[in-house]
Amino acid sequence: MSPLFPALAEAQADPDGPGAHRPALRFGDRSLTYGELAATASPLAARVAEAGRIAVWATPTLETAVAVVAALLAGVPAVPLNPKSGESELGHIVSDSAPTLVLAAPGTQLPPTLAALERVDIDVDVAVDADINVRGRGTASPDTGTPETPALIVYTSGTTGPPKGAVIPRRAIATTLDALADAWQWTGDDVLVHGLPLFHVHGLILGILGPLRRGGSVRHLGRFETAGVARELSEGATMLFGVPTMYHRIAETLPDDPALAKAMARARLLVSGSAALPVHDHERIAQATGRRVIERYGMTETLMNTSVRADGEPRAGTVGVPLPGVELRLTEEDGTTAVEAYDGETVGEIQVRGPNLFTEYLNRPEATAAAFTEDGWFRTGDMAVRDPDGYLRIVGRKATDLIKSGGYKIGAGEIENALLEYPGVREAAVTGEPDVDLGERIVAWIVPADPQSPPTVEELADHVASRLAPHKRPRVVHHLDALPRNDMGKIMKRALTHD
Ligand code: MCA
Ligand code: AMP
Repeated sequence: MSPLFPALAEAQADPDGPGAHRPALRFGDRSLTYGELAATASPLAARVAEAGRIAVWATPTLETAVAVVAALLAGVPAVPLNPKSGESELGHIVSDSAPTLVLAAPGTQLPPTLAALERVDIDVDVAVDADINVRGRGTASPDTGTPETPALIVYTSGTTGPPKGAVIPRRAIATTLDALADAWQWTGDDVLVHGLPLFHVHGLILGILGPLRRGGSVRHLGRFETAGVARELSEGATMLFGVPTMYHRIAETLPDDPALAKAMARARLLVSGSAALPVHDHERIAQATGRRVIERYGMTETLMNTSVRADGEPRAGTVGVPLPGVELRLTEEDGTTAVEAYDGETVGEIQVRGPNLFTEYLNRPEATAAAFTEDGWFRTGDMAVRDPDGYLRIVGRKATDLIKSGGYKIGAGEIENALLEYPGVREAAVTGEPDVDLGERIVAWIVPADPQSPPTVEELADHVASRLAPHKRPRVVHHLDALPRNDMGKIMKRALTHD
């Protein structure tokens, strides 16, 4: 297969060429040119080439970007781990994906769950310390993967049970990034800014691998802050990626922050994804900056499916048109009859086919089979309508037990199971309710074991954060005498409302 990162391959082949001195990655005050990235990632690739699978302790740092590039060069699948994962979630991911070693920044304290794995430090400072002899260190990288080689295994929540590992091949990464380049006129001259986490598709594949595939650069904020966005966009960054919560916080800040408004107005492209950006936030940003945020729609299993194009009409509330190479249809309730209407009204489930799709859920052949129709369409579970000109509007989700909070997908079942482990909880149900900042917030409905001393929201939040991850913690807790159940004993979540 041709190299995933042509600019990196060029810098390896010609360490003195102009391409080697172009900026590639910047995290705070630490950065790497393409030559330095080659010099850092190539030896690491050689070091891990014999590994079966590697786990990456995916902090929002230069080390994570280098580790993932090294894994891709070596053709070894990488499993990015959320460094805030609690013990139960981490234990599941590690036993399910069975990595042979873990890559982490030097000095990182890893949790006991990873103690059995061989640890390899990601030594970026050889390059950061400057004065580096790129030619000497730049052993030719293998870049050995074939199109179907699993590149990344990204864990994603379902309605019930623990997260599943979506196996993402090199082919999907290359095609999705090239389709986005077409839709967004994304080139090596672009400089991306973002503050997304690096253990999901959005921040890692789009936000780090995207710029590297184009031969451009990315400046990561470490953590999202509007001040960082303003600074980078006023100092040469051309594109911003974020989840709706980030754009909401920008919209809130804009009225009192003229520097942010000015910086946003200079951007070539402002892109939102991972959840729906409310029209109100679209409008507030447009009003304050004169710029329209465009939305793209994707999923861990499919990478990117649709986008508003840079040369198209930016229409708030829509996710645009299918990307080149992506086949997309809406289907009726039966899941196989195609909805033919382009009337902005008829709702159907989005199904997709194309080279952007994952290969399978790791170790879950039944779940993989259930995710596809007999003729190979992937069922997204997202419900949408199509405007007469093909623009898609997402109107909901098939499964009510999937919650999108801050752009993270969270399964109600996972949290219910964690809550039921807590001694003070007899019964538990979890729902999502609208939240202006997070899109949806997690609500726990608890029947306490002892009604006289029910568990507090802090106790339950800490418990869920330490078992699963902090973003999965309930924000609201209601205590009930009993959960509403139907004749079959099934919890009736629709009856869980409060006034
Ligand atoms: C709070 N914290 C706690 C607890 N309470 N930690 C432990 N125990 C507790 N009880 C910590 C949190 O870890 C966090 O730490 C801090 O307090 C604040 O947490 P929170 O308010 O929840 O979050 P936030 O910092 O306000 O984050 C909002 C956010 C975040 C920045 C928008 O939700 C985010 O990064 N979202 C991005 C999600 C994403 O990338 N999704 C892509 C998947 P600290 O301050 O240290 O962090 S979807 C995808 O990939 C598809 C393909 C697609 O289409 O894109
Ligand atoms: P994940 O499984 O975490 O990759 O999240 C994928 C899901 O995020 C999709 O199935 C959609 O429900 C949602 N999503 C992603 N992008 C958008 C968007 N632009 N608008 C609405 N929903 C989105």
